[in-house]
Amino acid sequence: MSSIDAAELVLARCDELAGCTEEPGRLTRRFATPALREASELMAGWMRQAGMTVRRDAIGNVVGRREGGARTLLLGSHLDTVPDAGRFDGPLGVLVALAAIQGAQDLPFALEVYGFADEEGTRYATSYLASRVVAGRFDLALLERLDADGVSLADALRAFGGDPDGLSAARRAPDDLIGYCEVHIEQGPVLEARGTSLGVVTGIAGQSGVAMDFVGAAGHAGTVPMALRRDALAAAAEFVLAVEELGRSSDQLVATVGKLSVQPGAHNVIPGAATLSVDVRHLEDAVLMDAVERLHERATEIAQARRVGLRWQVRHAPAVACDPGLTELLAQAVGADAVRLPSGAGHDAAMMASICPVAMLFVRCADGISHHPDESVSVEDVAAAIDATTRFLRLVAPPGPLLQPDR
Ligand code: HGY
Ligand code: MN
Ligand code: MN
Repeated sequence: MSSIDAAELVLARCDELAGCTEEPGRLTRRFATPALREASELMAGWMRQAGMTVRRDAIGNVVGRREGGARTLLLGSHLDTVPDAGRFDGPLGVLVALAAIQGAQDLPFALEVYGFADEEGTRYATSYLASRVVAGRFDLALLERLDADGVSLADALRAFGGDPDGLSAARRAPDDLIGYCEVHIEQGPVLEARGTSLGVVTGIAGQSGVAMDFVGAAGHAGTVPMALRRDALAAAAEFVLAVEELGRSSDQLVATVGKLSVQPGAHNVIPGAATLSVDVRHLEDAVLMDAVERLHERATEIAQARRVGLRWQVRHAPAVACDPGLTELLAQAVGADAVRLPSGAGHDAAMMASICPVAMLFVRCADGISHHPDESVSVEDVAAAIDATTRFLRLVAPPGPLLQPDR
């Protein structure tokens, strides 16, 4: 099959996967839903067609394996999506990996392709949930966390066919791993601006997520004088603008309030509580931590001035550098003038870096659009990604000094 034909097939499969959705008319595929189950089964079938043996691990990842030697190179990306998603964020990487291995037979190592069950964390406000389990960094307390419908992660996982009591079996020991390589849509405008199909990722930005509430006092919108109110939404509004101002204050810092809900939520009731999510990112953890601390101080000031309560809970995923040795091979596979760029988005590679060397290949996307249904890639760029990944597989010799993890 020519690489253009292989790329056409990848795009057709991305279209087919886009039909696996929780919401008719828009693509939303969260962790442990029937839509994800359907997508995992499609992927498992395609893995079998590619000659792999397929298993599902305890967190619900679908994993294809092709034997070839004592050590194993991992490839993959995720199958879950954000709400109202594009069709390439995640599945493109799994499908390019499957296409690329067809062109690289008789390798001196085994290959495994992971379709991770949850990277986006949409359902349980997690980060890298599925690769976290594989890396052995999953906090079991998370099993008790509830989704918006009150379903615990443990119950959702059981219904999905996973095993909350057996998660440690999904963990990969670093000993036999050569590394992990992930292909992903760029999700930004850099490659398009540089006029190139592919880019080699240098590192992945750290990200902090804050779950927070302002808690005031609900009351009658017609009777409580303005001076006596403890309006939670007014506090949140002031804080949202502070988040934007902080994000604008430094070149590479970005800060977003992506969710805001108001209780009880009626036109004639003063808001008693406001629940927000804050997402803050930077390539340097120190800058990121400092930014989150400043936001916490600001939220505390606003809460005090407005006599409302504040709940503040932070989760942090540190910045990660891609492995120099594996990345050099990927750059060779792309070509002499390979563009290198950091990733502002989070990827499973960030979590996998805690157990093995990682490398990432970005594929140009139209207008830098992602986390949006208009996400788009060209067949030529996908063909280039397949070819580069195949060349990369051939360049990864049995582990020598270049590929020894330095830990
Ligand atoms: O939010 C992210 O960076 C990723 O797409 N989950
Ligand atoms: Mn995403
Ligand atoms: Mn992604």
